[in-house]
Amino acid sequence: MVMPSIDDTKIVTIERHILNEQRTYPEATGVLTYLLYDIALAGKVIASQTTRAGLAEILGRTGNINVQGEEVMKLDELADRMIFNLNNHTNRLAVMASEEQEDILRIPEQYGTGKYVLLYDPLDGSSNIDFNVSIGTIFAIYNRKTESGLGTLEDCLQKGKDMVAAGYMIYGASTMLVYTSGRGVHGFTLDPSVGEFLLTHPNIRIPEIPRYFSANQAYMKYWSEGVRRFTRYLQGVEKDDAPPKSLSLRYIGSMVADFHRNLLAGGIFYYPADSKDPRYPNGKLRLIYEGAPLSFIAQQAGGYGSDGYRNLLDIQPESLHQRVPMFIGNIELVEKAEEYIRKFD
Ligand code: AHM
Ligand code: MG
Repeated sequence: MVMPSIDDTKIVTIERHILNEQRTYPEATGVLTYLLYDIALAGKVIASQTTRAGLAEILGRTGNINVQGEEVMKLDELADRMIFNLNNHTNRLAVMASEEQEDILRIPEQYGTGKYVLLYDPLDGSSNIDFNVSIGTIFAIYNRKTESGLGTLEDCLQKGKDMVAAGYMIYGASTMLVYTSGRGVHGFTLDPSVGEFLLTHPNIRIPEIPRYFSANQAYMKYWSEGVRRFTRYLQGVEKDDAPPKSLSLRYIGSMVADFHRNLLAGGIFYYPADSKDPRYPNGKLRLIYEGAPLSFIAQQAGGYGSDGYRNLLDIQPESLHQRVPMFIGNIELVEKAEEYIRKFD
């Protein structure tokens, strides 16, 4: 039988890529490499479960009993537990925190602690699971601030600009992992036939000419004057000194997917403060699990993330679940949003 020829010199697995990066840091100990690899492994397991999401025992709600008489776990809880369990015993982490959990996640007593801190949103966009829409996992890695022992809240509340690495997995038509450790942004696609993430998108840069904007325009009535005018600018109907923009609208309601599209095609995603909606006076999205890591990735790809006034990476978090308005994508568009907000709000 004649096999299609594969140029194996061109295959770069995520492991090989991370190791290559590590070699360029003479002081690197390899701990971050293994940590990233553990996160990739969690991504593979979560991907294997999301592709089964149509099956009854996964789709059931917590508290339900499946046909085997076992309690059913929701997919977001499963992802949350998977990431914690794959990382709690490796001696690489001082502490973790998850968007799904109220408090910090301590490393169990029987295991040692390490020098890094892992913050994660286990399944972003999880309200989309039932509709077979892409969802994702977001992660951020910091150095611990405390010296030793169990990590603390202080370790988790760091400015985004001190982040060591960040990334996301997207569970879509294919599963991808996109990450940065401060040397550009690299994307890998999971090849299900070999179970490996392979480098498919090296050195991602946001295209200079943007194509899309992504925001839930149903909430326009809650937005401030500046954000409303900015939206009309994107639609090409607001009078402005700059040439009019007429972008296409794409909004899935799954931020990782919306962000990923705009990263590859150019554009802006925003979830502003809903000034007239008491539910989200500071927007819906979380600073440490969503805003900061995606801003680090955007910045490394030549883009920018802002809360409408300042760089999201400069904000000192006050609490684990602090929400923040988000404008993220091409620099020119995000700065335009800031300009409108400064002028009209
Ligand atoms: P989640 O972390 O609870 O899933 O919520 C975050 C999600 C984002 O993925 C998405 O951009 C946003 O919520 C959608 O919210 P809305 O339905 O208000 O537009
Ligand atoms: Mg989320």
